[in-house]
Amino acid sequence: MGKRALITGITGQDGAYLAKLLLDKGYEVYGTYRRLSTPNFWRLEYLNIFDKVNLIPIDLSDHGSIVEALKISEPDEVYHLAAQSFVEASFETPVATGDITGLSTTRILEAIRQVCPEAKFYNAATSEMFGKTGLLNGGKPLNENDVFRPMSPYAAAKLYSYWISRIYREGYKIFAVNGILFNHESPLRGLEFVTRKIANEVAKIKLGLSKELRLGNLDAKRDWGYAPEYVESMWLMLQQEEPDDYVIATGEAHSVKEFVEKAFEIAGLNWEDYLRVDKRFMRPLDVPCLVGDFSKAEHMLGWRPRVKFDKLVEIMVKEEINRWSRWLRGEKFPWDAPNYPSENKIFTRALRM
Ligand code: NAP
Ligand code: F7E
Repeated sequence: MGKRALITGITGQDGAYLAKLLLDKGYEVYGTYRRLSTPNFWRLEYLNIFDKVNLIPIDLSDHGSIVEALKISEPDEVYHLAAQSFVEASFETPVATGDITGLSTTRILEAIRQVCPEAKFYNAATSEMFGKTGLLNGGKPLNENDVFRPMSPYAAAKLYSYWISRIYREGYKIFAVNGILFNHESPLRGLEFVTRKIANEVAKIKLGLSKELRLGNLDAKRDWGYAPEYVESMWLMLQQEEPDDYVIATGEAHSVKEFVEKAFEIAGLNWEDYLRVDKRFMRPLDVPCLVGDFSKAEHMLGWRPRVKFDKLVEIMVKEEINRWSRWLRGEKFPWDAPNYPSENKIFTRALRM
């Protein structure tokens, strides 16, 4: 029989790609989602897996709902991806971010300890935990032994989730790993993150649907990789004999400005005609530079990035131009007509009564 996996946050970018990867590997996939006033399954529809995954409603602030999700899914592997993941928003809602992005990891680990202690656990840690170290070490690629100096409520919450995962690993012998993933992007990225925001606006400008692109800090440098490749590393981490923590990155840093220039170049436009700096998108603190050293992952997992910066920008801009062109021709998209999954794909606690 195939393995069973539970993915928290299956409606997000990584959750959707990971679900597809695991289905392709023969897993029975369960995913958690939260009830919203408008259903949010467009990424699963986009990847044609909407009716192939089993869905369980939970909220990360509700411990009981997490326990039920584990009892329903009986997982061999748990991938904990759900979080308030937007750094900018964490400055607006620091307490909620601490609860959802930080404390919820303890809720999940505690539920695993009680319900299925043999399950393997992946925690979505982040390069943001390094924060100022990325600057203080002069831009040298960061590895698993570098010091964490978080610069946002989001990063502080993730650092808590990183440590609580290690504590459950060492204290309760739970197979818990931390994937310290650097930024990874795709056409399924949330619209507010800088890469998709740029790609989307550039495409709209190209097609006469928008006139300008408004951004904040153009000097920040990030190590941007391709999300479908990064979810492979999550799976690889849970296939090892021993649990450990791994940096996943491309080893290259590029500035937001470079991303803008490349995106406009791909669209055949001059960026200086359209770019405006807007204070609204500046953060109280912003990590100046992050670049990662993936050599441990390469050595231990056999993982290395294939899509690098130029190709990534091209994939994203071309896909947005394609989407908006089709929209102009009157085509409908999953996000135009929000859908509910077929009833036999939703699992609630009532089914266990
Ligand atoms: P994402 O697209 O923002 O997805 C986040 C997921 O969490 C969504 O499914 C969201 O549900 C769910 N969620 C948020 N609040 C919730 C709550 N209160 N209860 C239940 N579910 C909730 O993020 P992503 O880019 O896929 O990233 C996946 C994980 O990796 C996150 O933990 C993120 O912090 C971390 N990470 C991401 C990156 C990156 O570059 N992408 C890098 C390092 C680490 P809705 O769809 O309903 O909003
Ligand atoms: O910002 C700058 C912004 O929001 C990147 C999350 O997945 O990766 C992500 O966090 C940079 C920052 O990603 C705008 O100030 C300029 O310096 O795309 P972002 P992030 O903050 O790096 C890490 C690894 C995660 O773990 C997170 O979950 O771009 N920037 N102008 C802007 N950023 C946004 N969003 N919007 C702008 O207008």
